[in-house]
Amino acid sequence: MALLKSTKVFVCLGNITPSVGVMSARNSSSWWGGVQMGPPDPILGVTEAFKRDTNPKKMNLGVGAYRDDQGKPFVLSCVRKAEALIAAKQLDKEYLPIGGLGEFTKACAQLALGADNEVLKSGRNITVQTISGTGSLRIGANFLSRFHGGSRDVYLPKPSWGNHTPIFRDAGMQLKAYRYYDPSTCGFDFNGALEDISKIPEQSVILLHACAHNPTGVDPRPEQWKEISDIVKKRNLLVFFDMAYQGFASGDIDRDAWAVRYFIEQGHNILLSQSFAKNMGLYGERVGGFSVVCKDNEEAKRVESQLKILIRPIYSNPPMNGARIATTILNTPDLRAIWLEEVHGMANRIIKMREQLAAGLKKNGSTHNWQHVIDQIGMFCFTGLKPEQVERITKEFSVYMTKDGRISMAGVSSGNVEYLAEAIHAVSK
Ligand code: CBA
Repeated sequence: MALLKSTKVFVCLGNITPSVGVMSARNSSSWWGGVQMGPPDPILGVTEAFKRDTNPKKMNLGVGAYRDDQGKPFVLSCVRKAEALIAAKQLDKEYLPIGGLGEFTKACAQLALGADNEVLKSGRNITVQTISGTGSLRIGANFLSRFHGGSRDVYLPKPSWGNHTPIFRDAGMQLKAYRYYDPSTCGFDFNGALEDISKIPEQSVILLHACAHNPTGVDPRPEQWKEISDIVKKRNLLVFFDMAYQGFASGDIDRDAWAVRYFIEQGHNILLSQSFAKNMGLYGERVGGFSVVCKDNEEAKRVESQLKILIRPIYSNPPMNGARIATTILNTPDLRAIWLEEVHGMANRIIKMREQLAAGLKKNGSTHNWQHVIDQIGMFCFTGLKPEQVERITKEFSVYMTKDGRISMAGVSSGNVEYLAEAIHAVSK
């Protein structure tokens, strides 16, 4: 018991720095008396609060999950067709290899890099199947923590997806930030970003959102990406691309992968996280990929061996169902064509909702400039609403969003866009 009394317990509080509590008076009737209550997740906690609300007009604009124009979860028809093909094959349910389904990892890397990329031809990448984008980032963070001797510092854009911080922090990395968003223009702070990046110590890791930046919906333009690439190279930084929204920014999967491909072309040996949650609507299937671009094939083989050693004690090997669906879509020309149409359709519906929301705000008499609602891209709109306005809109209108004023445009539909415009106007006038 004396030994137990001095044991420290780490309590992970979402984005908050972990606090350390020392357990007291533990016995078999209460081993966990020292465990503190943690706060709800800043994003997924919004859904929990939404579910408890009984207002029939309630809107969940918290989590980034696509809804159709009737506000219903959307299963892509290419997914349904792929599922039918897979079911007809009566495949077995044996374990996948540690690194996942081979056909999937190949197709996944091709999707990101382009099928005729030199990296793929020379076999200097290693791609493993992961538990969606989050799992990919975490495997990447663990890999960095174990093998990147250069620096423990990871620079995130300010702001970034809320989960980036705990992912890297829990893997033992240190979080730093570079300027990204300019609240005065509701746009990209290009000069601020360049200035900050030019001061990042050599060999640090820099995280870049490949497209459809979350939460701001603001991406660099190609000529800005080029300057970022130059400065990152000058500073000798290790680039980690998070590509959770390929196809969602422009509706075109190749266009959205432009920055990733450009950086590789410029000689950056990047790390890359991919998710199929959004672009294939495979949220709960948890399909993703993690890639490391290496110097050559021999280096890639060594990296692969260590990724397997990292993965094996965490979840042994990844689940197969979603990977089979994604592979079937990517490798069956008819299904791939349907998929590309559907990605385009989802992106377009969101663009239409942006226009209708901005028009609705104007119609309600709002005198603010809402151009950013239209200009921002991807799933999210960073409205500029202040925390107290967010609190009001939730309390008075049952419109749920994250505290930073981010709304998931994917949850807006023809049926509720007017109500949303009214609500935003009411709390912002
Ligand atoms: N990277 C970024 C930039 C993301 O926005 C998300 C998802 C992920 C991981 C990675 P998954 O693990 O599902 O593949 O996604 N972010 C959210 O859409 C949501 O799914 C969001 O609402 O911010 C989340 O988990 O928070």
